[in-house]
Amino acid sequence: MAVLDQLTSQEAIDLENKYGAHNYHPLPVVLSRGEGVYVWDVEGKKYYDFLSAYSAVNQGHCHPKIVAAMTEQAQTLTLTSRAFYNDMLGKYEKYASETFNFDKLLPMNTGAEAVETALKICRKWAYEVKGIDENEAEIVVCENNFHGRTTTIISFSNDPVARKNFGPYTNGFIKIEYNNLEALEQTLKNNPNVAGFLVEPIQGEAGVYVPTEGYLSKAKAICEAHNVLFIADEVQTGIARTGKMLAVDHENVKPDILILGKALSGGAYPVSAVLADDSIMNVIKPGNHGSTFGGNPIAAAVAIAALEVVKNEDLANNAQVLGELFRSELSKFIETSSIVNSVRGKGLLNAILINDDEDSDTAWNICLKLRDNGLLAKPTHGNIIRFAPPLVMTREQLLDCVSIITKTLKEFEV
Ligand code: IF1
Repeated sequence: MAVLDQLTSQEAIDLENKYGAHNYHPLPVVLSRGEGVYVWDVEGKKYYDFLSAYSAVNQGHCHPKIVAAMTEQAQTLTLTSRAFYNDMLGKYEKYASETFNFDKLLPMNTGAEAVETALKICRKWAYEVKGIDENEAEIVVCENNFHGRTTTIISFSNDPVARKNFGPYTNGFIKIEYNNLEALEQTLKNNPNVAGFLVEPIQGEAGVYVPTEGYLSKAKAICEAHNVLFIADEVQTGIARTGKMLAVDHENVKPDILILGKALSGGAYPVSAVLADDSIMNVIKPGNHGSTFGGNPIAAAVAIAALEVVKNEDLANNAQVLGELFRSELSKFIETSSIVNSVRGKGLLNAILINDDEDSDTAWNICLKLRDNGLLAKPTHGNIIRFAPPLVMTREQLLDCVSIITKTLKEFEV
């Protein structure tokens, strides 16, 4: 079988099974093309994408403006490293800094790298600005967090699957309950060495867990009172996903450090970033941090285009409106349903809770049936199904999806 021959789905799955590490358990569907809200499998069957590559493809698959920016830049200059300047990075840094209202941006590639970068900046700030004794800085994180896969990040995860047998772990993190302001206040009061509070505005992996309204703004105020940096991981919630450009915008919070990834490139290319004002970002000096690919000209061109698409197409507003429609339609269905307990989320980051045990395979089987019915979604934590379509969806398409979802769920009513 030549590499360029068109594979069947089964052949593609067999190849990954034999030659790829088994670090994932994908839904059995093999995709070969995407456009807007749709993807196609190798046999030509069309699906609504209700995962959007974990919210990376907010602008829709293969958005023509993003693809054009990428291919044009790819034919001009791809990579210089940061040993030299390139003529795209500064333009991108200015555009993104102004878009998100920060003085400066530090470019990286993946979400986990950007989280690592934020942690390093926070620690250095703690020693050089706040005046914490060397190696004593602590960073407060939340239970059930998901911030990526590096050894430091999994050190403060409490998911045994993500962390067991990857020790020894990195010190310097204090875990508190999410959505608990009292715990944050007490922890900051009792620990003068706390430098930062790292938080997801909505916990994605935990099952699209939306905190109580006011949690983020009050947490920010508590951090301010204790001279602790509020670090928002908006890798998943950012770039219009929740109905605002950033999820913290719902509460008018400006983080001290903002972490972006995923949809910063519209899913076309790995692009992540950390943003902060000068008083914080200026602790980083030449040689302190870097990346061969971070800030490369393709990434810069792609990210500018991806952000322009979000603004020009008013995707935040579309996510807001369609999100409300989605949850209200699903809520109507739930009133008559025994298979779904609840729907929750913000904008187009939503989840339904299936009425079965966490270790049951009902949610998985529902996702297989959704696939058969032309819609792709993935369970998280056994009995939760995440619904996060591209934000370029129309109202008609969304209602079509609601009918696929409710029709499928009805097949599972007991
Ligand atoms: C996987 C979940 C989503 C993230 C936040 C940083 C990162 C992520 C808030 C790291 C990444 C991903 C990675 C993906 C599964 C996924 C995920 F299910 F785990 F929760 F999106 F919903 N901060 N999230 O959500 O970014 O290094 O991956 O670019 O397969 O691990 P990355």
